[in-house]
Amino acid sequence: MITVYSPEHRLRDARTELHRGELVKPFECPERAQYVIDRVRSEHLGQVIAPHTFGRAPLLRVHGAGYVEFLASAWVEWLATGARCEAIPDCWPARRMTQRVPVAIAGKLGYYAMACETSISAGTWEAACISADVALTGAQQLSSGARGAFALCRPPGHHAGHDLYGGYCFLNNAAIAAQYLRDRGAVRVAILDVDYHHGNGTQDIFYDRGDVLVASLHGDPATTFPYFSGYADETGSGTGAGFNMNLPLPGGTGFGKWTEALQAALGQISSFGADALVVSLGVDTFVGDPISAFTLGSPDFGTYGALIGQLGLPTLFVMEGGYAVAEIGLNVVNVLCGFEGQT
Ligand code: Q9C
Ligand code: ZN
Repeated sequence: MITVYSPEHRLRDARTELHRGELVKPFECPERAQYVIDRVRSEHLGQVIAPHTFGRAPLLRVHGAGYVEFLASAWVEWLATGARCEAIPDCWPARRMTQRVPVAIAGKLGYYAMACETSISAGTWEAACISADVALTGAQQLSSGARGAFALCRPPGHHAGHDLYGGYCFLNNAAIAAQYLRDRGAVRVAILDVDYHHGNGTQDIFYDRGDVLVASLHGDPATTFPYFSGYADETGSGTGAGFNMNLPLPGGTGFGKWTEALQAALGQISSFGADALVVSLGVDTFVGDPISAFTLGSPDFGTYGALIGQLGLPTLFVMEGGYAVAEIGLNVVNVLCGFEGQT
C-alpha cells in the first residue's frame, strides 16, 4: 500500500494545550507522525510518496469561505494584537447570543472554535493545508485504481466542521478526501470513523446528505469529548436522514464489544452500496492511550484491519488521533497490514 507523507507536518508544533486547567505540551505532537512513518518504513508497507498541491478549491467544497479565510489569517491577526503566546479563544456565541462573525480576532476565535484546547500557532495553517493535500493525494491514488492507500495526515481533521476547528483539527482531511472522490465520479462514499472520539466535524459536514454515509464508533458523549455530538439518535436530516450512524460505547469497552459495533457499521456500509470507503483512522482506542478509555490491544488493530478489508472496497485510510506515541506506529501499521492481508 502507498503511504502519502510530508515532513512538513512539523510546521504544526504548538507549545500549549489547555488540559485540566493547565497549559501543557500538546498530546498532538510532531513525534506522532515520526513514529508512524518510521514503522511504515521498517515494516516495508510500501512506497512513500509526497503530496501534490491542490490549492483552496477542494477545501471550499466542505468548509465555508469565511472559515478558511479566518484560518489563513488568524496567526498574523493574533500577533498584530500584541499577543505573545498562542491564540486561544475566551468567549463563545452560547445559547441565545448573536451568531454573527465579529471583526476582532479574539471574537473570531470564539466564533469558529468548538473547543479551546487547540491553540493556533505559527505554521498551523500551512501544516493544515499540507495535511489536506496528503489526504487528497491519497484519494487521487484510489481514483487511479489503487485498492488501498494511507494518508499520514497531521494535524488530524475529524473534529473540524464546516466552519469549526478544535479537538486538534482545523481542516477535515477525511471529508475533503470523500468529497474529492464524489467529485471524481464515486456516486456513494462511506466514511468509517474508528477514532476513540466522535467525528463531530465529519458528521456536521455530511449530516443532510444521502450520498456520503458517515458511521462512527466512539466514547459515549455523555462522558467523553466532544460531549455535544455523537449520540445514537443523531441519524441525519433531510435527504441525509438515515445516513449518519453513531455507535457510542461506554468507558472500559474492550475489543469484543467494540468489534460488535464495528460489524454493525460495516453491515450498514455494505448495504449502502458505497463505491469507496474513507477510514478516519484514530488509534486512541488503544489501552495505553493517555486521554482515552477503551482497551484495545496492539494485535486487535490487525484483526479489525482485516474486517475492514473484507468489505472489498477501495479504501483510503486517513490518520486521525492516537496519543500513546511509542505504540502509535505499531497500532496504525497493524491496521494497514490486517487490511492488506485480505486483498
Ligand atoms: N486536554 C483527536 O483524537 N480533548 N482529537 C482534550 C485533553 C480533546 C482528540 C482533552 C481531544 C481531541 C483527533
Ligand atoms: Zn481521537
